[in-house]
Amino acid sequence: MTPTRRVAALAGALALVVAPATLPAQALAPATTTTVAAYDPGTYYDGVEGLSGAQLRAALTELISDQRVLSYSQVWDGIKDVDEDPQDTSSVVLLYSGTSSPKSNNGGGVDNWNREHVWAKSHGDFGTTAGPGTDLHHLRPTDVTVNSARGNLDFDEGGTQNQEAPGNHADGDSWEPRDADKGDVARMIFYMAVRYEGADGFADLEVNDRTGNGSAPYMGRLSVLKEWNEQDPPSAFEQRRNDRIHDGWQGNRNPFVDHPEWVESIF
Ligand SMILES: [Ca+2]
Ligand SMILES: [Ca+2]
Repeated sequence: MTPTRRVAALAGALALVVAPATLPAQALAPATTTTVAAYDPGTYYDGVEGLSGAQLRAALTELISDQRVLSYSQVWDGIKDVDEDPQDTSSVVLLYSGTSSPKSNNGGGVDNWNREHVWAKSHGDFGTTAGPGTDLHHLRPTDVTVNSARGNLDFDEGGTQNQEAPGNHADGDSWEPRDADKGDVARMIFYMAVRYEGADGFADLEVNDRTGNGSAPYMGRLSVLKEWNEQDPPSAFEQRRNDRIHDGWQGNRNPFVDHPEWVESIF
């Protein structure tokens, strides 16, 4: 090989080595995201995939009930991990407002964040003892006054816009989250309905097509939640949250984040 040819061959080899780095950053992002997932979908849902309707539901209840149950104080640490802001690891992303708040800003003051029970505690009266009231799959960091505005309202469309969290609306018997959180809320509610079937000393939580459920162990509105599941599919943030709850905290998953199409099969 002449020196000229050798240089040409080296340049060719270098171009091959360098080539991946010249790809746009967006093209590389999905691979990075995929490697974060530590669970094996083929294993976790073994024996479940292929089922539908009531059989699918029963199999999922059994599967996701195999979990580590947290204390309410562990939930603070859990949220600081699973809701961590991807752009700022010292902060969490707040539900409803979509803003970022320092992890250290948790508390009871008006501009602190606290632990929002998306399935309101009063709907089934489960409180904050270890169980549904400490299940990270439906607990999200939320601005204290926004959390208070949501209260224990059922979910539905319409109402007056929330001043502090634009895009969210409330009226006398319902709360409508901003568009980016609609699917998240729906899938959290469907998780709770399937996870808690009355077999563990807590109420059987169920979804119905009503608002104004008060303290009954129901959450509505089913038809609207199903629409929201379609309109706002699982985001990378929601999937990472599911992975982190599974891998680091509870050992169980929200099946509707992995398989949003199962909502239609079951509900
Ligand atoms: Ca979303
Ligand atoms: Ca149930």
